[in-house]
Amino acid sequence: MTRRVLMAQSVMILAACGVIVGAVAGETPAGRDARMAWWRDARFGMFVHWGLYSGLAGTWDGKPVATSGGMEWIQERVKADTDTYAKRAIPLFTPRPGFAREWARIAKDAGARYVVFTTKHHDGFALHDSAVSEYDAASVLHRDLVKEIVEALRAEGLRVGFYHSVIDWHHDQYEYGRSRQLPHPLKGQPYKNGTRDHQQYLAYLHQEVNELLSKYGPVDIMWWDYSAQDFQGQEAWRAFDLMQLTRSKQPGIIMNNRLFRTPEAGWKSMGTEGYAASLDPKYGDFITPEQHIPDTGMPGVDWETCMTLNTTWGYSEHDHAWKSDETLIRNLVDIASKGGNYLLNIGPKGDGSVPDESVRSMHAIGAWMTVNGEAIYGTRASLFSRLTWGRSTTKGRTVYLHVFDWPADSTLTVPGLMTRAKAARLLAGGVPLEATTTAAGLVLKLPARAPDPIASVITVELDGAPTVK
Ligand code: FHN
Repeated sequence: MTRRVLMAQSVMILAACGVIVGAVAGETPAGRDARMAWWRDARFGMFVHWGLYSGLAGTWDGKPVATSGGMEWIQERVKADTDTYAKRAIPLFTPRPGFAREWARIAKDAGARYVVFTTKHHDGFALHDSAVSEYDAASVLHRDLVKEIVEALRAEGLRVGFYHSVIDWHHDQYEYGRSRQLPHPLKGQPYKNGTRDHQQYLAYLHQEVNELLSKYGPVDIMWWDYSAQDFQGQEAWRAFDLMQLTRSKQPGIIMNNRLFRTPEAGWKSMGTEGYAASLDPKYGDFITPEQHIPDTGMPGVDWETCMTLNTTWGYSEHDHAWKSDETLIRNLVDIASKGGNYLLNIGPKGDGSVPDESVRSMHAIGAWMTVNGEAIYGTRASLFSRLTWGRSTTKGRTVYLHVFDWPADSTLTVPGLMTRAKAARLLAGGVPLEATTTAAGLVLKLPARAPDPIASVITVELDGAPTVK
């Protein structure tokens, strides 16, 4: 009996007893590391929230719905049923030619290595050409927007991720009454169409996912969204079947943990800070803090913080709370220093164009990454629990020091670093620096002025494996 047959049999047995349903059948830790390697090295991705809500731009009946918070939720905010919402939104959703190429260029220029975009958000509108829905881009616009976006991303050498909402405010069999915690515009109202059969919605959901994973070539990430403690997993989405379908279509794919909302799946509560620093791979490959950076790293757990440039994921013409370049770049450094990925969002307008402020912010990050990218890509978490003047990332025997607060006395101490430095230099321009190992740690002599007011990177090549006391 060949090894292969033995493997297949053991997988069947394990599958039968539900042990490995969500995880990759028979995947070894080394296999998992190989599958996750590009994602761990990437550290920085671009998120895109775009759909019918983008044309409404946070306005309903000519009035701002709100000046902050997610305007991709506008249908729920105004409690509109799907027909009323669609009638208002569709005329304002007018993707212009070449919009996707502009996104891909912005991502590439910013130094992002992957892009995760909304194939369907909670409003239920599908951006691809779906055979099981008429609430899709092909029926409404005679275009396959997913095809256009995927091709543009590939042309720039970017990895492709699909954000797919399992919540659906359009499908008339979605049983919204089964969750008190999940949002729905008709929440609390009886089903206008009498009884609903959620299994019919799930068949539709699985068919749409099957289409997305069968028609557009290799897909690198599946970003599900989202579940509640009172409605999640196999009960709510037939989650293990959905993960198995996804892995069977895209064996190398990486999935987040949002088909579930349990501690073993990386959740301790509802709310954006409700994540827990543990994840059984059966529930996904990485956990997803939202709008929040963990205080400390989470050794052994893959994680990715997603964040907005202002306060909304979907475009709003009323939200001007744009984060500064300093905040955005220091967030990226902070997250990388804690061993995580940063998924930074843009919310294009109804025609697909990207707000100038977003283009400017992504460009500013790109300018910093052009000089300092090696101190982010392919690095691992800091060796130091706390550095008063900035952050650090590691790559083998190289330690990168990201200085936020340049010392007035031009002397920088790396506390507790006992390993001798073979060489130290400013990353920008390569100016060598004097480095001395002392009882307090490594002491560096710096020039008077910081090369970069936001974060100046110093590269220290150690003369041995790093030792920090
Ligand atoms: O409800 C969504 C929200 O609209 C947005 O998509 C974020 C992005 O992570 N996820 C949900 C809120 O947690």
